[in-house]
Amino acid sequence: MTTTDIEMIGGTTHKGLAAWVAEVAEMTTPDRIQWVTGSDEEWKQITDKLVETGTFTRLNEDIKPNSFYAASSPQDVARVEDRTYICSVDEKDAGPTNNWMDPNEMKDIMRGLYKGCMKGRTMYVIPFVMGHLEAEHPMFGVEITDSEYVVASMRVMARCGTKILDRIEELGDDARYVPALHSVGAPLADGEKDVAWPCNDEKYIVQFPEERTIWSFGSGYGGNALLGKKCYSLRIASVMARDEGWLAEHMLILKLISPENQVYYIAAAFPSACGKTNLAMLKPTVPGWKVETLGDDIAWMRFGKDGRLYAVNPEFGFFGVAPGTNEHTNPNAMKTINKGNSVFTNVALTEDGDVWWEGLENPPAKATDWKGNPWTPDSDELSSHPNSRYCTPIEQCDILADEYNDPQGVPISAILFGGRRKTTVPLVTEARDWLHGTFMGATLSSETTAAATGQVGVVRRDPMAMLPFIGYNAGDYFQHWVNVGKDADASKLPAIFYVNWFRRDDNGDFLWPGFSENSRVLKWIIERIEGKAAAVETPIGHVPTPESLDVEGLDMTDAELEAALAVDVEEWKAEIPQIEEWFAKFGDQLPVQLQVELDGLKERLGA
Ligand code: GTP
Ligand code: SPV
Ligand code: MN
Repeated sequence: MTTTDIEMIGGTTHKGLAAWVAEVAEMTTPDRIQWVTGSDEEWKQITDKLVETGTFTRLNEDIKPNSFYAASSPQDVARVEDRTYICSVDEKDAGPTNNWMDPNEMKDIMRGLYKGCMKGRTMYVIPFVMGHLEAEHPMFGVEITDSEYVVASMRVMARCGTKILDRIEELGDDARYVPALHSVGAPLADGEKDVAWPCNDEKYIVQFPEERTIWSFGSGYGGNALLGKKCYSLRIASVMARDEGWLAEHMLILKLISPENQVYYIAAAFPSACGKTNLAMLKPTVPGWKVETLGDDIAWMRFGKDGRLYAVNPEFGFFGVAPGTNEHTNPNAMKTINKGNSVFTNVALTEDGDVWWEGLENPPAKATDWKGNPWTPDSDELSSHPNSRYCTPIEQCDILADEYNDPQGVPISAILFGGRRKTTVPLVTEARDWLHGTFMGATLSSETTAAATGQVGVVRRDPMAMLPFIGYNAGDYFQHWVNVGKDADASKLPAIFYVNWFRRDDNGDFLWPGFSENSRVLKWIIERIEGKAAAVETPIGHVPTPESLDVEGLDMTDAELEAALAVDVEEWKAEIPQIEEWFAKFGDQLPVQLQVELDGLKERLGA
């Protein structure tokens, strides 16, 4: 079959783009090609089709208008880090933390998989832009996918459609776009009925950094299939950022307003399922302080003319962890999703056509769990997968900051690194300077979560919360962080802090209440920046004195607070061999500055 035989809805005058679409169609042999416009009619067409095939169940219009429930295959619930590759030309450029294969070898394998893989399906072409269309250099992408679920989700998560394509066409050969190819890898034989969640046991999530292209096969799950998100905005963008002197990071962006109406912008990197969305939408408990949201997962940061680091959120929606989200932990997320226009995946479906998950208020007497089985509060199984997600438009968030729409972004005053550690890491530690902060980021550790397949709860190094997302050699990435600091005016750089909301007591209970109460830590951070708050100097950095942290009204004993803030030299000495082992992976690629930081830490600990 030649591509001219294939029915085409829409099209483009952009020759390069048209040629790529034709080439992919020839390889994948879809029944038809549809260019995604972003219109309301298209939303209806796509979601109707998803309801018809059983992928979507429409939720009760009176409770969650224009919203849908989906349950994936139990084999396709999270990012697959062991199937994710950085196929740089030179293996060394993928570094010791990424899977690598020779790009030509990988393409041969994947061409074999892609051959005829869209048979019986529609191939959708989604023009999108990460960040603003009005940016000086708009960051275009075009995703080809055979999944309506991906089309619906991409429309929520990224600015998509005709407006974007028009601009790409206007720019012609000057338009820089990332071609991103996705297939669920489930062709349909003639007359074969589709399943609710088509996918393939064989999965590949592949980035070709030099070519700035993405090939994904076999999965329909968010981070594996919505290619504008982790694949482009972190893996490919981190390579662009290295080459061009900026930063593409796994960070939320929030606006903090003090009682005196001073405005501060904070970016924070925590590994997957470690609290970014919750902090981004924080409802402060400290009187007089206000938070507004700019982003909950990804920050692109570039230096402004004034020498400060400015952050934008390239995304257009939230793809948030459902379990644990409720009116107490994240009232702003609840308000956002309750407005509708959302997709819920792998949560429970209630009898009145609503969704429920562990941690949400008012458990239903009866529901259908994410595997399609009857569920009651007495069931032994979880109703929802621990990595179940809501996908909802960012513009529905009541506390979205106006600056979200500013292509210049916002000047960052503080960068937070944080992870999930039961022990050792205090509630908050201030770095002495950018280099020390880079060391904290580079040695960040966290317990693994359900956001990726594999064992949960295992402590691993997750540098800058970017372990699964650095598109090149992590040693070079550390050097890039060092260089960013070296080239900047130190007085204008963000201050860096290391936080841990997840420290536990001997009974295994969290020492710190977390969520809204994290506003107390944000307050301390700002007061440090303003030179107002006290701190103790410890071997690992500056930690609050118990008096300097505003804990008024908090139900916490002095001993608990001390335990949350404690720096135990013996525990930290035990970290040293692990950090040394981690750094040894990088050999010559480890910046000497980080070795110097480690030597300094050892000396201060007497290790
Ligand atoms: P990704 O979307 O995977 O990148 O995750 P994220 O970093 O945005 O994590 P999110 O805010 O969705 O939180 C993940 C889980 O951690 C949820 O179940 C939250 O309820 C829980 N969590 C978030 N903040 C806190 C906190 O301050 N304390 C405690 N104990 N749990 C928290
Ligand atoms: C994460 O895993 O960090 C997420 C969800 O934000 S995903 O988009 O699947 O990567
Ligand atoms: Mn994330």
